[in-house]
Parts: sequence; C-alpha cells; structure tokens
Amino acid sequence: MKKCWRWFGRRDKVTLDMIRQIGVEGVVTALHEVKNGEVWTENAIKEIKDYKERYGLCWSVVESLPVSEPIKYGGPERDALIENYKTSLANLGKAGIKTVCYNFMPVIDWIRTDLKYKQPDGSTTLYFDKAKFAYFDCRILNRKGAESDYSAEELQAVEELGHTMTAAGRDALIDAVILKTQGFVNGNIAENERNPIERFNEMLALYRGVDTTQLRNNLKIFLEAVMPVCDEYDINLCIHPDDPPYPVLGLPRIVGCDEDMEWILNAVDNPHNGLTLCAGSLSANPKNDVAAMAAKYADRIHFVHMRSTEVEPSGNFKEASHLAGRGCLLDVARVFERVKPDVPMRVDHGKEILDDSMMGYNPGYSFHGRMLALGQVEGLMAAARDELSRGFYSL
Ligand code: DNO
Repeated sequence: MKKCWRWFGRRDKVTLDMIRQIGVEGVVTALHEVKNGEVWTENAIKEIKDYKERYGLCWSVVESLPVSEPIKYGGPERDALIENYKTSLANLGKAGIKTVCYNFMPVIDWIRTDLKYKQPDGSTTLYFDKAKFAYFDCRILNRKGAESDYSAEELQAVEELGHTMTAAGRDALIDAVILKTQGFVNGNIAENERNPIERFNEMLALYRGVDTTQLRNNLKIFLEAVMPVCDEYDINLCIHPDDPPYPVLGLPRIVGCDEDMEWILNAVDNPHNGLTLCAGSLSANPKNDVAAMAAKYADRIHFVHMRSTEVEPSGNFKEASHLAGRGCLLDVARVFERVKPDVPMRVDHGKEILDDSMMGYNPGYSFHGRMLALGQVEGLMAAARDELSRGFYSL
C-alpha cells in the first residue's frame, strides 16, 4: 500500500514540512475552501497541486469531492449540481488526479459523541455512545417519532441522562455531533454556525419520504451520470462507508455492509465505480468481517483507510489501537500487499497523545497519534510482505 496522509490544506496545523519527514508518500486532500456544489476550477486545483509538489509530495487522492444534498435526496437542483460535479471531476482528471473519494450519507457524515474520551494511559480517543446519541436525537433535536427508533433500555438511558445532563454537557454534545466533526470535512454546517440545531433540523426535513430504495436510486442516477467522465479521464471514484455503518436519525444509510457494497458495484458495473475500504467505519458493525470484505472486493477498492474500533456489547464503540480491535488490520494489510500493493492508504482517527491535545488539530487528525498509527501500520505491511516473500498467505 502506498503510505498517504490526509492534509486539510494550508490552514492545517500539521504542515507538509512535518509530514514529509515521516515517510509519507502521497497526500490526500480536497479544496476545503470551496463550498459544496461549486465547481473546482482548473486554476484552484493546479494551485494546490503545485504547492504540494514544492514539498516533494504528490496529490494521490481527493477526499472528498462532496456530493451536495439535492443529489442525494433528488431535489430540483440535482441535474445542475451533477453537471458541476462532472466539471470538477474533469478538471481533476486534466490535472492527472485519478482517485476521488466521496460519500453518500444524508445530512451528516461521521458521528462521534465524545471527541476527547479519556483512556487509562492519559491519551484520548474518539467515542460513540449510543445513549448519548439517542439523547441528542430525542431531547436536543426533538425529532418527531424518534423514540420509536430506540429500544426500551436505550430510552431508559435517555431518561437517566435527562436527570444528569448539564447545559455544558448538552453544548459539548452539539459541538461534537454537529459542529466539530462536520465542520472541517466540507460538511453542511460550518463550525461557527450560530443556530446549529435549527439548521440541522431543516436539513433533516429535506429527506422526509426518502427511504433506502429511494436513496439507492439516487446514488445510481448520480453514478450513471458521472461514469462517462471517469471513463474519459480514468478516474477511480470510491465511495466511503457510512460511519457508523447503520441508519441514524431516521435517515437511510446505504454503505454499511457486504450486501450494500455488492448492490453498489452491481448497480453500475464499471471498474471506475469503486469503494473506499474504511476498515474503521465497517468494523463498528459487529456483523462485518472487514478482511473478508477487503479480499472479496479488492479489485474494486481504490483507496484504503487503516483504522480499527473496539465495540462494546451495548454497541458503543471507540477507536482501537491500529494493532487491535475489530478492523483486523494485519489481515487487511495481507490482502492488499498481495493483490493491490500500490493502492493508496492512509491511517485515520489517531488518538491524541503527548502534546497533540494542545495543538488545535482536527478531531481524529492528531499528529503524534497518527504518526504512531502510521508506524504501526508500516510494521503490519512489512510483516505481510515478509510472509509473501516466504510464499505463504492466508487470505
Ligand atoms: C472522517 C472521515 C470522513 C470521510 C468522508 C469521505 O474522519 O473518514 O469524513 O472523509 O466521509 O467522504
């Protein structure tokens, strides 16, 4: 696998000067300052590409070229927005960028309830607490009918949280779920949004009546429209799994399990319609066998995210060490080192260790934590390559 690193542009506190010292071979980035739905111009693409090249680093993967909401819910602006998407893709193609990651999650991208969950060793990690999320849904968003999506135990936990939750605790939850995590990944809501709840509820309302079948149809319409551009420029488009990989807030989510992947690949059977194998997102569903998915779909996987989670019996989960947890990253490395050794890969969601917490890095995108993870993953890759050179493999 090719060792890449997600970089959020010039405002990222992890600079290109830092990452070129730690063995990174390629950069994963996006035009973060361009609003969702607007065209990525040839000039803007060239400017950022040249900037990276001045540091001796190439732009390996776009993450993400965001798909705007009307494309996902099928609004009247869909056709015009798809045209913009095609123009952006063509402009990337002209610049020689061949791997583009995106997702198709309605309204909300990745979700965590705690961004600094304390570990016994003093580091912090990201955490998803189901009861807190249910509280957010039922008591903060006050979503109509939300209660029917939760079990009696979960509703009981919401009730209990209602007695102990402080105003600061509520604010921290809103900050984690809506502002911080969405803000820096080209989400719909900016980090400085003054009325996040109102804005969020308006967005949820756009999806009234959109179920799994409808969302799948809308993905198919999108893919069929953009594939000719991908074919012309040989661009591999690769959809990122849903995180967490199941429906939330009454919204359908369609990239969470093996059956979903199969559906997507068959719906538009073109090698440029591919997947991002995010071992972390997929591992949060105890039914998913991540390494088996990697082996099964390797020919259509164009980008890999190496991270892992530990899932508790309640379904709560946290980021695990890259050497542990349900992601089984050694097996994932075994698959790709054997069948796709050049696939771009980045580590994801490192812990905050040492002075990371003081540096203002984006949640999950610490420097030291991710650097440690990259070192661990390099070790896994070396082990997998060593096995191969001795002629044995298990997956
Ligand atoms: C979270 C990331 C996601 C991912 C997008 C891809 O940290 O893995 O935000 O970049 O879903 O579109």
